[in-house]
Amino acid sequence: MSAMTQPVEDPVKLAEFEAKLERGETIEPKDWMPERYRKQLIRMMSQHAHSEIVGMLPEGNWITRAPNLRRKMVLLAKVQDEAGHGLYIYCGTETLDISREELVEQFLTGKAKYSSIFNYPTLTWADIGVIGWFVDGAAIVNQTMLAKTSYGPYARAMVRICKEENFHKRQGYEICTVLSKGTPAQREMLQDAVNRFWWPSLMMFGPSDTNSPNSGELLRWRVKRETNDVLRQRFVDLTVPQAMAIGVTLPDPTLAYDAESRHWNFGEIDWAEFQQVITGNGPCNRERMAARRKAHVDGTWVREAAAAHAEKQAARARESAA
Ligand code: FAQ
Repeated sequence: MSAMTQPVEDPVKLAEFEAKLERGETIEPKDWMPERYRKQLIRMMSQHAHSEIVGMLPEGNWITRAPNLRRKMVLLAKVQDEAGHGLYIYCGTETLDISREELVEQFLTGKAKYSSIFNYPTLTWADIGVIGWFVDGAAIVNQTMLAKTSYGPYARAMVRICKEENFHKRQGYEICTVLSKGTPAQREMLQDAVNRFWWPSLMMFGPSDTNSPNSGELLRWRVKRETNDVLRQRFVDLTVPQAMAIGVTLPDPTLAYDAESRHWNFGEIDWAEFQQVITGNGPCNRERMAARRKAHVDGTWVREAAAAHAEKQAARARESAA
């Protein structure tokens, strides 16, 4: 995408579009928009939708093994919420003149990415708590910013999704709180999950600002309202005190509070690992894609039944109109 050449746009329409953004108005599906804006939104929104869908897999892995009925019901509801978010964002993306079939095809053939974080395995029950706390926590920081994005359907979707993500984060942190007061084995399990998920959670915000090819354009068009690094820092600043409150150690010996900037300084992210994961070579990339491809094949009959039903309804409507 970033290598694509800039299409020539009508300068008058482009000026009107940019003036609208300047006034803080949203762009709606029927409004004129530059082709690059449409393409960038499709890329980003579809990546987001795919992430929500793939994100069901690591947590779904624990539904049958949740420690009690209440935990099982909460986790089941959370995973269903993520499915809803995915479908909601797919619908928003379809307003940009692209079909669901095309979006899914881009994903299943590996043309479209999904969030790196979901390529890590969930090895213990503590991982479920830490995913709610870190991953949903990071998603909230990112999505609260996106609730003010310039594309109306995406912004409105984010408002609703953030409400649910807040609930998800609280349930995750509550799991962690309980484990932190548990037996030595439970505390060790929690610390191990924190150790494994901390750095991948920081990677969720994307490459550093100096290496983010899409940010310039997205910021100019107010799709993104903050940079990757600003949001990452916000997440760190929010999370460090939460870790202290439950007595877990974040796996970064360089973490230090800077009283002048009022931020927590943190260490260097392993960008080589990030590159490996986003190019398909993370610990679970192949497994995740295989699971989604299988789900797509298994769902063929559902799509066929829905299409047959829609055809029948349309035929009935034609008959009654005749
Ligand atoms: N993983 O130029 P930038 C959730 C790619 S939802 C994989 O900085 P941009 C809910 C990027 O696509 C989590 N790829 O890109 C939940 C680009 O490649 P491309 C998902 C990544 O778009 C919780 C290249 O690197 N949220 O967690 C990642 O300006 C619990 C260069 O990067 C969203 O998608 C990454 N982490 O900024 C569900 C939010 N980072 O496409 C279940 C919407 C970067 O040119 C359980 N998206 N890349 O080939 C965004 O805010 C942005 O797209 C960023 C990336 C910030 C992710």
